[in-house]
Order: sequence, then C-alpha cells, then structure tokens
Amino acid sequence: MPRFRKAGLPGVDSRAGVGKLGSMVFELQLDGLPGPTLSHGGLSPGNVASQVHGGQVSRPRAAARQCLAKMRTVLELGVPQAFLPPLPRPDAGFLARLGLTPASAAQEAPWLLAAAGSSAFCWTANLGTVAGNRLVVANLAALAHRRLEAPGRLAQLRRFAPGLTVLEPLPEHVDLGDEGAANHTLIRGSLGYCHLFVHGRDHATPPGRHPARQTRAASEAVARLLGVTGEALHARQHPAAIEAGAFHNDVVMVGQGDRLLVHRQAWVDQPQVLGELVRRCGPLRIAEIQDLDLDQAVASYLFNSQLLETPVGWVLIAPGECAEGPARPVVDRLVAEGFIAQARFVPVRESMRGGGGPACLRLRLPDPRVIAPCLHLDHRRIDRLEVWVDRHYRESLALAALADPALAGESAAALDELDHLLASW
Ligand code: SUG
Repeated sequence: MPRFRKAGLPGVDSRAGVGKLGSMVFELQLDGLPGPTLSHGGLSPGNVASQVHGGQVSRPRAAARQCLAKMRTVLELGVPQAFLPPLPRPDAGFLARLGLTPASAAQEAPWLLAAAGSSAFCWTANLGTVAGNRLVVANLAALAHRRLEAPGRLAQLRRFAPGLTVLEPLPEHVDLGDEGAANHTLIRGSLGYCHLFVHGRDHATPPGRHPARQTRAASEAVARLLGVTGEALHARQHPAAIEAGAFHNDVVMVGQGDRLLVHRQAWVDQPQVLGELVRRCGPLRIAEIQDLDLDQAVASYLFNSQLLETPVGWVLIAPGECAEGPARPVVDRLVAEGFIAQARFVPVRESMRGGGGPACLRLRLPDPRVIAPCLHLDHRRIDRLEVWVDRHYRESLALAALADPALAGESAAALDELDHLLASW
C-alpha cells in the first residue's frame, strides 16, 4: 500500500468525521473511474452539460485518462488517493426487467439503452454520505440511470471498505431522494463543527422546471442514520440555483475544514445559514462570490473544485474551464487573499460534458485506512491503470454502440482483468 506521511489517523472522532494528527488533516480522496461505456446520454434534466452534450459521441479512453491524471495531481500534492473500479455496464438485467434486450431497446427506447450503459457511477460524490466511519449509500432515486448504481456500489463497499459501516440506501422514492455527499459538507472551526445538509425541496414543495433531487426528508434521515442529528444544519438550495442548473449543491459550493467557497445565491436565507455556521463553528474563512452570476458558475464549475488541505497549504483543484473566462479572476483573487495557496487546473472535459467536475468525481473519507490497500494509488499503480485503460477502452463511442454485443464483451473483459490486477496489489 502506498505510504503517506500523515495518513495513518489514530483516534478518529466518528461524529466529527475527521481524523487528525498534529495540525494536519488529510482525507482520502476516493475517485470513481469512468467505465468503457462512458457515454453522453442526455439523461439528466436540469443538468445543463448533460442536456447540451446528450447524443454526442463520447471518448471513454480520454475520460478515464483525464480522471487518472487528476488523481495523479492529488497524489503529487501529498494527499492520499484511492479509486473505485467501474461497475459492470451495460446493465442487461435492468433492460431485461423492462422486457428489453440491448437490441430491442436501441429500437424502442434508446434512452433506456443509454441508462443501462451509463457510466454515471464515476461521480462518486453521489455514492453516499459519510460521517466518521459510517456511510449511507445514496439511493439516487431521482433518475433511472443513477438509481442503478446503489446495489453495485453497496457490494463494492462491502468488499473493499471493511473499515466502514456501510448502511443501505434509503427507500427508493423520489420524495426520499438522496444524492449523497454532493449535498453534505462537514464544516469545522475553532469552536466546533457542523454537518451542513442541503436539500432542494421538501415533500410538499411544488415541482419546478428542473428536478430538485435531494429532499429534506432524505437529508434528515441520513443525519439520523449517521448519528449526527444534533450537529446537522439543514439549508435549502436557492430555487434560482436549481433553475440555472445547480442540480446538486456542490455545483455552487465547496467547503473543507474552516473554509467555504460559495456562490451568493446558493441557498434560501443564505445570510442566516452562514451566520448559524459561524455561531456553531466559530470564525470561518468564507469566500462568498458576488461577481459571477449563476450561469457563469454553472458554465465554469468553479464551485465544483476540490478544496484540499495539503502539506503545501490549501489547494484548489479547479476544472480546466476555470483557467480562463470570468472564473479566472475569482481564482486569482482567492490566491491573492490567502484563501488558497495555489490553484491547479485539471482538464476533465469528458466528465464535464456529463456535468461532473473535479469534486463530483470524488468522495472524501476521513480515515484512509477504511479502504482496502489494493485500491490505494501511487504513481506506479496509475501508470499500470493507464496501460489497462489504453488496452480496453475505445477511443470514441456513439450511443447506438451501447447495443453492440462486442462492447459488452470488451467491458466485461476489462473489468475481469482489473479484478486480477487488484488481486495482485
Ligand atoms: O447526476 N450526470 C450526473 C452528474 C453528477 C455530478 N455530480 C455531482 N454534482 N456531485 C448527474 O446528473 C449525465 C449522464 C448523461 O447525460 O449521460 C449524468 O448523469
């Protein structure tokens, strides 16, 4: 298992959810790897990038390579990094339950074929919500293609995360829709900590133009199951943010430790929410961004950067799209004001085409030891995974190819070889 200077974290406070040694806190970044069927299905209403790119030819090899390159950047910063193998796709069982085969779905219901082949599981911020060593798997009840992920991820965690108490997803109903850590952030200040849960609606909220995926009832249930009800603060997403395409809160906010980067229109009653966070946690470094409108925030995905505390200070791993355009001056100002020490711009363009930026691709785990050693990465293992990707992933993929039996065979062979590789690590 690769070694990290301060990654062995004794005495994890399970309710605070953070392991600490000295003054440094290094959470594990657990990234999902896109699978060989990565495609642009246009499957997510309210997700601007998904809608714009739906139907376009995808580049599975580039997608996986870009995600591995991002993991390499995180490693270079001295932060522990692990990955989760892709789930088997296309999900023929899903189609069979609908009386379809891949071939008949291609004719009769192409969107169901796209759902069965979707590689959306790579966005692991939606895998579940974590506090300490407890994790509630997200039911992702809002969308058909994402709902398919929970059983596979549950099985993977049971296999690869022996140190985690993994709890089953909430019952699958849209009024109990739970989208995982994309709507949850642990904020910690000198006086205490707070689990910030953000929902889009409660069960009585009339539907808007775009789905509000996370419900208040789900957030409350997750807080109960994690045992953090007393430390939970529930905020509601600003309807204008959802309208603009912030289908998850992590499209307009990222927080870590005592730092919070947030768009000015992220939540309803935002001044009160920020005030309550400070009251509970003590002084916080809050960068509430005024000079990007919601459309610019969604286009750049600035707020979907990873905010990392590293041995070289605070680093923002921002999407390549922020290197220029209106987000760039904001990043430069964050550096100038000392909110971060530096920014790294990572090209994750294929993921971005489905509405997934750097932060969507990772789940944070406070204690790196809960994940099996074979999934922890170092540069040598990333080299090896790149070779594996190049051997098994197609350079390009049209949606119709999801019905190609050869693709299913290639995908199964790839996962099989990966399994053997992991067994040797
Ligand atoms: O759920 N996109 C994902 C993106 C998830 C981003 N995650 C976070 N914000 N944490 C979604 O909408 C697109 C699939 C398609 O259109 O093929 C998709 O599922």
